[in-house]
Amino acid sequence: MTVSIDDALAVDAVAGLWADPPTLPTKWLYDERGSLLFDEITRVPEYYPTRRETAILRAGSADIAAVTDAAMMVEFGSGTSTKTRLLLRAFAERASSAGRPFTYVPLDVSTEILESSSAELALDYPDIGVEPMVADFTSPDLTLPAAAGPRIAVFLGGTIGNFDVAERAAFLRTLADALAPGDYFLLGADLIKDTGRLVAAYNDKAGVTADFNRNMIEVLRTGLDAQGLYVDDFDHIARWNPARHRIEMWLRARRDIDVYFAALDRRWRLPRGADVLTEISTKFDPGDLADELAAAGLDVVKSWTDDAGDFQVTLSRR
Ligand code: AVJ
Repeated sequence: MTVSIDDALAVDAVAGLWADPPTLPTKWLYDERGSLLFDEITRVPEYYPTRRETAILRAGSADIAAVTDAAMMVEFGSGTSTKTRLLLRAFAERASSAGRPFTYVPLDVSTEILESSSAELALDYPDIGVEPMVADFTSPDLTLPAAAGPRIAVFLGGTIGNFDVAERAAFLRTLADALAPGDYFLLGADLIKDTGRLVAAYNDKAGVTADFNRNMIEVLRTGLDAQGLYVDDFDHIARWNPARHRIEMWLRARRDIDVYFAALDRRWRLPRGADVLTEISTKFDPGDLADELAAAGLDVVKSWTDDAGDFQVTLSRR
């Protein structure tokens, strides 16, 4: 019997689960439950990045607005977060005191998320034009809307850390191509630090990150109609990879796994103790980050860190 595979999860599962090491794209961690769990992660004591980046933007947004004088903010991974709002307020104040309009372009692959977040922001910021855009910002033909002044592309949260070296270079190149000379890029990136603190941030005592990681099994089970696949058969592992300066999240089989995926008409076996890679979270050295930006044609204008030096927000210019 042959099964035609037109489902994105099925395609990724076939490409990843039989690879060495087995892996699945990180995006499958973020179904509805996964997104709620990530929200919860941002509030556990060990997970510092969200709090640090928010503090940086609380202190630095007015400065960012003044340096860039942007007429448009394009945000990758549209959000209604505190961080988005801090920036919007600063840009809107600056633009309106100069008598200029300001436009916010939330960009996301999910139409539903875009619509709800855009409607909410449009209500809260009546003097900002909100123009949501459905797009995949990793696709090479990314085209941004025109603006009456400098545009600023914003990529927060340290999500750039999810890309490996090659994906990062490709993303920065695509982005630089989509920007015009004089446009800006604002990037939030987590910095290399004490290994104990890094690992703890991805292995919190309350077990929220473990639940978040193990939710991938549930996504596979329901999405691919799996028989014999159980969340409790996997342990959450968070490991620091010093050579690639990144945290890696893995799922380790607690027993021999033997699964039948009805949606694939395929069997998947994983021996006890074997690991599946589910997420990388790269941490940066500020100098190396500046070099990577420069290699893509983006020159660092200014950067901000929190008091503890944990996280960095970097403004670069095309
Ligand atoms: C949302 C990708 C920035 O890498 O820190 C948090 C995701 N995974 N804990 C990160 C995550 C486990 C997070 N990003």
